[in-house]
Amino acid sequence: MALLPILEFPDPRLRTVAKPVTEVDDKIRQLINDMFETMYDCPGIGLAASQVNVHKRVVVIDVSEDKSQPLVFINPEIEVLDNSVSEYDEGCLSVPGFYETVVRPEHIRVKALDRDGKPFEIEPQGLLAVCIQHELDHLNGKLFVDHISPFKRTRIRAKLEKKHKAEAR
Ligand code: QAP
Ligand code: CO
Repeated sequence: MALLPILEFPDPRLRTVAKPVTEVDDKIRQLINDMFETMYDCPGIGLAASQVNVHKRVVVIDVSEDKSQPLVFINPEIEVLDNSVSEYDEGCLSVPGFYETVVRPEHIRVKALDRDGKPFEIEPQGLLAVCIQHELDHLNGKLFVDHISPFKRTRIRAKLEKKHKAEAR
């Protein structure tokens, strides 16, 4: 197991579109284990491989209170089931310290492969539905700040660039 460094906005590598996983092998399972360790260490509730600079379509999520419900999504696909939307104050391990309200479809169906490469399908509710959409955005090079006003996004970028410069000194 290993803790993986997390890319932070506005790192251009976060804009990479991740490639589908062609074979769920031990190397992918090792990546998944390292991603869970990294996410639980932060702590966070969701992490996409893109955030640790691995551009493969792999997501790990655990929205439980006690780290008891680890979920793996390989090559996830989302279908929007109706026109209802929900609002949530989202954060991101790649945008540390910032939270903004994002509007997303409320009712979705998700198809993906599990850590054994077996296909499964769920209709997530509430926070899990929000989190899966947030993580799938990462695999497509998108961040939650792309869903907020350009003014807020620019302000967050400036503050994080300032922090990164201070850390590099
Ligand atoms: C994505 O985000 C998410 O700013 C997962 O200083 C978040 O785990 C989906 C975190 C909310 C839906 C709703 C953020 C940790 C963790 C921070 C995370 C921070 C430390 C974020
Ligand atoms: Co994120």
